[in-house]
Amino acid sequence: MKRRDFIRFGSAGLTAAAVLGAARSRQLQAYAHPVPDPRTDGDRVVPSFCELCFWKCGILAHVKDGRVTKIQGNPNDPLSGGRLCPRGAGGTGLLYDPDRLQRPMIRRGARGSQRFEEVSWDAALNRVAEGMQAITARHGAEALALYSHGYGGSWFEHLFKAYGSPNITHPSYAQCRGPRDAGFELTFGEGAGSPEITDIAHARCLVLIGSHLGENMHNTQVQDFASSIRAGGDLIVVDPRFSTAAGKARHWLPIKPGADLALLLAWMHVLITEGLYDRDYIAQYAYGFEQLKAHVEPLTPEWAHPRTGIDPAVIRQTAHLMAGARPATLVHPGRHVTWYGNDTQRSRAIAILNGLLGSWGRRGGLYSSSQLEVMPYPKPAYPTVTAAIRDRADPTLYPLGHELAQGIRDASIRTEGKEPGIRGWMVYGSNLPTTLPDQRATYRAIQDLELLVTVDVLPMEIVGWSDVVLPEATYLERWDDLNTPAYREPFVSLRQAAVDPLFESKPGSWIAKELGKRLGLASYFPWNDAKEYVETRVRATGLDWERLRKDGTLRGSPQPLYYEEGVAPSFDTESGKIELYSAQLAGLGFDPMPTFHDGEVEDPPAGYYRLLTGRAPTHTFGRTTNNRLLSEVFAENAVWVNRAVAAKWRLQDGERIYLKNQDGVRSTYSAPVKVTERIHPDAVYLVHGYGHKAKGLRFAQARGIDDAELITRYKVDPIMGGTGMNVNFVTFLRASDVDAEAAKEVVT
Ligand SMILES: Nc1nc2c(c(=O)[nH]1)N[C@H]1C(S)=C(S)[C@@H](COP(=O)(O)OP(=O)(O)OC[C@H]3O[C@@H](n4cnc5c(=O)[nH]c(N)nc54)[C@H](O)[C@@H]3O)O[C@H]1N2
Ligand SMILES: Nc1nc2c(c(=O)[nH]1)N[C@H]1C(S)=C(S)[C@@H](COP(=O)(O)OP(=O)(O)OC[C@H]3O[C@@H](n4cnc5c(=O)[nH]c(N)nc54)[C@H](O)[C@@H]3O)O[C@H]1N2
Ligand code: SF4
Ligand SMILES: [Mo]
Repeated sequence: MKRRDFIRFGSAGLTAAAVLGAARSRQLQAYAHPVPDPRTDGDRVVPSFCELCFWKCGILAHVKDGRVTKIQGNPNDPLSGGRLCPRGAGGTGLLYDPDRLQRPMIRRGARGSQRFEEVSWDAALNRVAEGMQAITARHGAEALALYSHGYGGSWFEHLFKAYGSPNITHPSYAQCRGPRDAGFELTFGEGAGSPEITDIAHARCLVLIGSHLGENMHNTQVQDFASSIRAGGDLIVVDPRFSTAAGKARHWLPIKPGADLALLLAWMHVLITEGLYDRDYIAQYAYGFEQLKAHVEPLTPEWAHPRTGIDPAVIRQTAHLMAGARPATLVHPGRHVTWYGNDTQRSRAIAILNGLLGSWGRRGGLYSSSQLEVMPYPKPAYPTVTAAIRDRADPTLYPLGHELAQGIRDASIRTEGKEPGIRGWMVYGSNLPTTLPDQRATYRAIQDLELLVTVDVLPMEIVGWSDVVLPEATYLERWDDLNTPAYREPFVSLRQAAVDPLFESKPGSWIAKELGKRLGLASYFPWNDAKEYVETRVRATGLDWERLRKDGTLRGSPQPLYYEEGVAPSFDTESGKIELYSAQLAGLGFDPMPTFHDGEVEDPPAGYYRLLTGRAPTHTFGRTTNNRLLSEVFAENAVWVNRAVAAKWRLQDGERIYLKNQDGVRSTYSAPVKVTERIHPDAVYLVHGYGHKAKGLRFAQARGIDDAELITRYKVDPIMGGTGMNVNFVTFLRASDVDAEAAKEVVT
C-alpha cells in the first residue's frame, strides 16, 4: 500500500477549518438539531451514510414527527455528490419493513424449523456468552468464527479480536473481489480498492469486462460513467449479455462465457506487435516485457477468434481504439470476479493491459488515492493469537489467499473420523445460504454447529437456522464507526442515528459491548456508546466535531492524483516494478504470465446452458428484495433465454419455468422467461437475490428463482481460494408440467 498517502491532520498541522471550503461552511444549517430546517418540510435533517449497499454514500435523512420521511443525497459528500441511487433513496422501505426483526429470539424447534421464542436481551446475550464460553472451554477460542459484511461489522470484529479468535471472514473476499485484488497486487503491488481507484469520469476509452455499470449501481462509478459518456468517451463492453452498459457502447463484444483471457491476450498481442503500447512507461516502470512479448507473440486475434467468438477485425479495431486514447484508457478491474476459478489470472491480464496502456497512475486510468487518518480510541492491545485461521484443509493450498469464507464453512462440517475445527458461528449482515456456493454444504455445516448466532435486521434464511437471533437497529437508527476510505480525496463521514430504534432492536455497537461485558472483555469497550466513541476519535484528531455532525462529511485538501500531478511512481512488488512477468507466481508453481488453457473452462453439456448472474439497479442481492418500496420497480427476477434457444424449447416470453442444474437440483420456485437476443446462446441469466424461502419475508418469499440453490458446483482459484461460480449449467422445466406433476403426487 505504498502509494497511498495518509493525511494526518494532527501531525501535518492542518486545522479542520483548512479542509473546509468557505462556501460550504456558509451553507451550514442546523442539521441534526430539533429546530425547523429550511431545506425540509419536516422537523430536521440528519446527515449520515447509506447501508443499502457497501458504497457508503452520504445521505440526508429528513425527519418529521420522529419518522424518516425521505432520504436524499448529501451534497457535501464526495461519494454521493448529493445524488443517491434508487436503493439509497428507498431506505425507508427497510426502516419501516413490517417484517423486521423486533425482539431477541432463541430457537425452540429443530434447526431450520424457523420456530423461536422471543426473549429479553439479557436472556439472549447470556445465552450467546455461555455458548461461546462452553465451546472455548472445550476447543479454544479458535473454534469460533465470525462472518461479517456491512459497516456495523466492525464492532463484532473488535469483539472477536479481543476474544482471541483468528477466524474472521467476509464473503466479499473469496466470493467477490479477492481474485481481482490478488491480480492487481501481483502486478502493481496494490489492489484496486473499494471504492475502486478508477478515474472513470476522465477516461477517454473505458473497457468493461463484464462489470455491468448501470445495473451494478455503485453510485459514484455510475455518475462518473455518465460523465465519461457525455464527454464523448469511447466505451467497449465485453459481456455475453447485452447489458445496460452495452447499450451505450461503441463496441459490444458478446464473448463466449469464460473466454475473456483469450481476448485480453490477443489485445496484448496487437498492442505489442504493432508497437502501440506505451514504450516509455513500460521501459521505465515495467519488469518482464521481453517475456510477455514472446508469450503473446503467437496469440493473434485469429487464434482468439474460435475461442471467444469475436471477429479478429473487431479485436484489432478495439485494440486500436484503446491505444488511441491511452493513457486515458481504463480497462476496468471489475469487482465481483469469482467466475471460473482462474480469476486471479484473468484479473492479472486486465492489470497487465492497463500497464501496457500506461494507465496506472495516470489521468483517465487508475488514480493514486489518499486517506484521512483519524486517531484511534484508546483501548487495550489485542491478545496474541497463535492459532491459524481455519479456512483451508491444508496450509499449502491457496498461497496468496486469506480468510476464505467457504473454507470456514467446510471446517465446520463433521466428517467420518474427523471432528470439525469450527463449532460456532456469529453471523453479522451476511445471508450465508444464498451467499456461499453449494447451499447443501452450508446447511450441513449449520446442522453440525453447536452455536449459531445471527445479528440481522430481517428474518432472512440464516436467521431461520440460528440458535439465537439478535435484532439490530437499522442504519437510520444507529451510530457506527467513522468512514474514512482511501479515495480521490481524503474525507471522513459520520453515521449518526436519524431516529430512535424501533421495537427492541439495538445498535451493533451496543450488542458487541454487552457481549464483551459477559465474556470478561469489558476493558476492551471503554466507551459509553458509539456516539462517544466517534466523538472522541474526531476530537482527538483535531477535527471540528460540531461541523461534522452538521455537514455529515469533512473533506481534506485535494491531493495529487496522477504521476503528471507529481505522484511518485512506486510499486510494492518483488521487483519494485510493474510485473508483467511474475517470478513470485512462477516460484509458487503457477503461470508467471496469464495463460489461456483450452478446455479449462468446461462447455455446457447438450441441452444445458451456463447459469450467469448479476444485479438489478433497484436491488442489492437478497437484502432488498423484501423492500416494498424498491419492489414497486422490480418485484421478481426473470430467466433471460436467447431467442434461438427459446424457439428450440418452444418457450414463450413470460411463460413460467423452473430451472434444473447438472446435478439434478431443481429450483424451488419458478420465474418467467424473458426471450431476448441480448444473451449469448450458451448461457441464461438471472438477477441474484430472489427465491427466498424464509417464511418471515412475507413479501419476498417464493418470488422468483434463487440462483444460489443451483450453484452446487464451484471451482476454486488455486492462487487465492476464490470460488468461481459461473461453472453451473441449467436446463428448463415448464412450470405447467412441474405443477401438474406435483398435483398428481398430492392426489396419490
Ligand atoms: N449465487 C450468488 N452468490 C453470491 C453472489 C452472486 O451474485 N450470486 N454475489 C457475491 C458477492 S459479490 C457478495 S459481495 C456477497 C454478498 O453476500 P452478503 O453480504 O451475504 O449479502 P446479502 O445476501 O445481501 O446478505 C446481507 C444480510 O445482511 C442483512 N442486513 C442488511 N442490513 C443490515 C444491517 O444494517 N445490520 C445487520 N446486522 N444486518 C443487515 C440482510 O438482512 C441479509 O441477511 O455474495 C456473493 N455471493
Ligand atoms: N444494483 C446493485 N449494484 C451493486 C450490487 C447489488 O447488489 N445491486 N452489488 C455490488 C457488489 S457487492 C458487487 S461485487 C458488484 C458486482 O458487479 P460487477 O463487478 O459488475 O460483477 P458481476 O455481478 O459479476 O457482473 C455481472 C456481469 O458479468 C457478465 N458476465 C458473466 N459471465 C461473463 C464472462 O464470462 N465474461 C464477461 N466478460 N462477462 C460475463 C454478466 O452477463 C453480467 O452483465 O456490484 C455492486 N453493485
Ligand atoms: S450506491 Fe446506492 S445503495 Fe449503495 S450506498 Fe450509495 S446510495 Fe446507498
Ligand atoms: Mo460483492
